[in-house]
Amino acid sequence: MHTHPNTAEAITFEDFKTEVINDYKIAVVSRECSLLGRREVLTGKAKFGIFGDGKEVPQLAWAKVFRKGDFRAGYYRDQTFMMALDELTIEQFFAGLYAHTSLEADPMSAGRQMGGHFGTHSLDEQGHWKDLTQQYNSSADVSPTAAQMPRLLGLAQASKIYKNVKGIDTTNFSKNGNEIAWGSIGNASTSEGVFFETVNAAGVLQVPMVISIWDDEYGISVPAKYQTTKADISEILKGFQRDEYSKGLEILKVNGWDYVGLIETYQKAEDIAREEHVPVIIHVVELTQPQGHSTSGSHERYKSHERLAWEEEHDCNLKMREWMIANNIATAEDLDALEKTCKKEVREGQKRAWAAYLKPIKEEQQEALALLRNLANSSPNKVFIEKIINELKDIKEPIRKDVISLARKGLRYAVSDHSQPKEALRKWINAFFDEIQPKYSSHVYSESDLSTIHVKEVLPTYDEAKDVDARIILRDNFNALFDKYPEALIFGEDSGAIGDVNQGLEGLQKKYGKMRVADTGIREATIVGQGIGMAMRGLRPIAEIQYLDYVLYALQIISDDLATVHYRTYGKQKAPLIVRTRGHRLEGIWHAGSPMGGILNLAHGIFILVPRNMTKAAGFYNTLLEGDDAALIVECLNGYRLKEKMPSNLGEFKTPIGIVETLKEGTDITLVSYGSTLNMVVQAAKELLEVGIDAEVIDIQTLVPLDIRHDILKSIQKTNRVLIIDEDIPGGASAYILNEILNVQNAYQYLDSQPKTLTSKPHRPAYGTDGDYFSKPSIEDIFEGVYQIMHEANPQDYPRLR
Ligand SMILES: Cc1ncc(C[n+]2csc(CCOP(=O)(O)OP(=O)(O)O)c2C)c(N)n1
Ligand SMILES: [Mg+2]
Repeated sequence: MHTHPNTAEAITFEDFKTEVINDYKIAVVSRECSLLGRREVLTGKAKFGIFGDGKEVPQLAWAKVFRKGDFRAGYYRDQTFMMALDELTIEQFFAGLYAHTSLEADPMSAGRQMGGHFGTHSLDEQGHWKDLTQQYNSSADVSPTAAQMPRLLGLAQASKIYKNVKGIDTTNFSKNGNEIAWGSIGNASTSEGVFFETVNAAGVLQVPMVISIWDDEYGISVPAKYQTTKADISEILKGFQRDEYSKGLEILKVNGWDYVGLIETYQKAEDIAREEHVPVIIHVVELTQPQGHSTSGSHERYKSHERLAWEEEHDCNLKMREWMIANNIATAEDLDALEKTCKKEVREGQKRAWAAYLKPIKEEQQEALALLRNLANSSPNKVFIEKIINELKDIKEPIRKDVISLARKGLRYAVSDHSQPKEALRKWINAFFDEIQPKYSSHVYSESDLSTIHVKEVLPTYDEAKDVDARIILRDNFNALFDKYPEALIFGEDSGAIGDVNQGLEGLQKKYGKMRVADTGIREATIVGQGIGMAMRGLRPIAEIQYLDYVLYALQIISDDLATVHYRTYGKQKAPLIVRTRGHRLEGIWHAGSPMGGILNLAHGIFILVPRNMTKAAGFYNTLLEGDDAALIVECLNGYRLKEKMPSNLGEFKTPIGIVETLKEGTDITLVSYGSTLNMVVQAAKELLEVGIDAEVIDIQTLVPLDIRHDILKSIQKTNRVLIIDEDIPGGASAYILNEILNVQNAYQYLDSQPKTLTSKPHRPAYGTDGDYFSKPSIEDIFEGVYQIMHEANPQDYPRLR
């Protein structure tokens, strides 16, 4: 069904006719999928449907200029585009709708994502890069409106980097930077801040990006006048229009039902973006929603009769049909016949997809029934088990939950049996989970041989024990890394010319150029988006967020996009981005926050690393660049000017991921902490020795993954007491650490005292040194916290202190 790409060659009228008819067929098939898809949801076969009806014709034009190596970052309306590139079949469309958990059936996400979220495979079976220049690429969609925009910026910028930076191996990723990153977005979603942030940054960066805005004048029920000033997004974007004096974007406007106009517009957009590396916006207007927004509602509730009638008349497929007849491309009878065939094809494809989806589950149903029947025959609870058998047998179109939940209920009736059938059912249930659970839970992190967990520790070596300001270690280590990895680059606010606010990149822009060590605007969400997009195209970006407190602006993109890339594609895409930031223990509400609990909860899916000094931090950068996971590194803000010894193996020593470090051995209590606070814990532990308390101090180093060897457990087995010290609020990161210790490592069995946490007060830190003292744990707080635990355990030896 592949659409014919635009070429410069002259073609005959007959060839032209064939091409147009083929295009129309794609549009009709896509429409029929939408119509039938909605029925499948309404009759209960699928949970939710959101379709591309009413947006078919512009997507044909788009597909004609989309080349191998190009990337898409779009949203849920783009099924026609995917079909026109032969990247989505009818069966795959329905497999996605049913949430078929096989990657072969649903290559977009193996059923993990709702239908309408499109992604191609960048990675092979081993999790290694495929040759992306030889395929059409679609970065996997996410659901938050406009969240595809920041990533789009990075996908486009990658072309610019590949074009301009020498020495990178571009084999799998780029042909001279000629790839365009194509975005799509709904009209209403352009109200989101990240849309404007992306457009502005694209204008500054001058990257080959084309954004299509599908304008159907609605965002669910809310009409354009409540969404957009002047109800017209291209009108209000006019200030971004490039002109003869200044760079900017090219802004084009076209009717979404005008097949010829669309082809011309997309051709023009392609030329500008591909040849000039200038970003383009195509505002595609007069689009419709034949079935309303999604299967969750009906648009008759909120659109006027006039609007609904207008939409019927301006349906892009209908308009294309009328145009074909008027221009002797086909007769009405030809097109009636073609539409009939398409409808049949879609129906048959849907049936095949449904049968394929059901087949394994029906087999599982039969297996469970056989086991339950055996169980009934051997069990005193036969009557009850037979009820379950009948319930399971009567389900004509089961889902997995039906099968396994009834099997588990059946087992309960045999809890006291000692029979072979009980054993068989028990084993089957366990094997079922072994096989099925990964379909829902695998690939949160890399599972390839490049997984960062596998990177071995390499200790720093020291030729001469020279003490330097710790930032020098970072700087010289970055220097070694940029030398070693031509594909590595760093960017952020003040990262370029001055070499970051703490001079960790001093002089590196001069050495490595403005492309690789770059200043950006103040726009955290798109700084991270730049990183995600570039990482998806084989580069090794380090996106710098100036302070930890300001990660929050980017946290939504980190959480929804970066942290889910690998999971949502079933391991078929990755974005090994490093987000660099600095925080902890300065002063003031917005300069000393440590919102680690929030980050831990929301960024699940990336590593979260909290080095206590700059040598450790540098070691993490060295480790991460050898692996293929994404991570956030929080450097200690108060550590840049402290003295550390200068290692001699810069770029080579590696801090391992998921391994804790015991800084002081002790026998009485285990103190667990990380980052800047840890230095206070070390001091408190020294002072505690003076009153005869010998504490063991453990540096977590990596909050995610946390202590994969369970060394904290080993420590608690020895000390039988634990205190977690953290500068986050109560119930923040400390609660996460406590959960790991108690529920994952099961250390509760070895505790003789209540496991405790010592955190900041339940508010942001007040300004000034006293603000810090009365907001966050102090050395005295730590001392007294430990002492209190010892007092409770042994009041004789440790009498009341306060
Ligand atoms: C951040 C966010 N807010 C709200 C939603 C719920 N939502 C899904 S689609 C949609 C409307 C989008 O309208 P538009 O961008 O015009 O796209 P259309 O569906 O009309 O093609 C909304 C509000 C969401 N997915 N994400
Ligand atoms: Mg809309």
